[in-house]
Amino acid sequence: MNDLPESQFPETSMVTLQQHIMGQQRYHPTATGEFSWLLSGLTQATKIISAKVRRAGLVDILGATGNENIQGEVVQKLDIFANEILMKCLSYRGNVGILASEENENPIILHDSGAAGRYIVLFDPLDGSSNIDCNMPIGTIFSVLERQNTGFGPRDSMADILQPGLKQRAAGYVIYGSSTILVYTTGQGVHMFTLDPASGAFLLSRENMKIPEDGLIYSVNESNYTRFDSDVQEYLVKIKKSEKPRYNSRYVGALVADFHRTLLKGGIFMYPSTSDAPKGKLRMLYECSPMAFLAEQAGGMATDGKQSILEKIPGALHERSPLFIGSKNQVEEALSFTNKTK
Ligand code: P6P
Repeated sequence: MNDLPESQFPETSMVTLQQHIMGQQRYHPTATGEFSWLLSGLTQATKIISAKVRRAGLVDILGATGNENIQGEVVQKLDIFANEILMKCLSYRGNVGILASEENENPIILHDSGAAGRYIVLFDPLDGSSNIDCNMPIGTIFSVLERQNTGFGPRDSMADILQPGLKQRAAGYVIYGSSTILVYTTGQGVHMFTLDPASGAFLLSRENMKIPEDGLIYSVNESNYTRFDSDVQEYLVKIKKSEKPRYNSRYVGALVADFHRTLLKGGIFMYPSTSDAPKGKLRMLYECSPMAFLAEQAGGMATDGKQSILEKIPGALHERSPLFIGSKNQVEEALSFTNKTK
């Protein structure tokens, strides 16, 4: 028991993200604090992005005098801005060897030797950016891997990047919604932080989050229905016809927002393959894998309709995958339609 007096505001969390990450170090004895240094680079970038995103609408108003398509211009700039900020904040961390972004065709090799090149950070800098012009939530998604190879040539680097999701050292996202919220895992549970505008700190708001085992919200782009495989169509018909329990539908159109709701309220988010996108739309390495790591750490499930997302070995940096993710019971029911061999 410490000598601190009882707080008059027990509900106020004073645990910052940095303190929490440092606390996670005890689970990674080999990380020696450099891991937390890397993650602080990510959070620094997302605070800058958050401030910029919050002004997007304002720039539109201010820019109205410019008589140009500010929103479209702002949206493109924001994607590029977010990408550049992440690159800048992560490349100065001294222990990040490779950066890979949805915005860049090829990975950026920062260091090719020793401890300086230990970590690989993959990210979607501004997921759902088309939602900006209607003030809908958007976000940054990230995944952290460690180099496995001893070699440091371009071929070795790509081999280091193309690891299955179960090898991730950390994963998370920041959602720029009504508030800026960061959710992350290092394999020791899922933890949520809210950015406090007054102090500029991410403060712990929920620890060891669990996806409800059952959730009655399904989230899918229904306009693709006719292009889904018949087994997915059968699954959707089944849940739509269900009266007990009765399902509800929600779809934001930004993975971070649809996943965040699923994490909090349960249910299933799905982006199945379609006749015009047979491999699905979402990217394996910096969308599906990090969300799957979070989902499984929170007691949920994530599959491509046949196998676990975390077990898939990507064949290319920007490879796409179908995704069914969320409450264990709902994902298992979807699997019973999509993977009848089981
Ligand atoms: P659709 C956003 O563009 C994104 O990559 C994900 O964030 C989102 O889940 C998906 O695409 C939405 O795609 O085809 O429904 O607009």
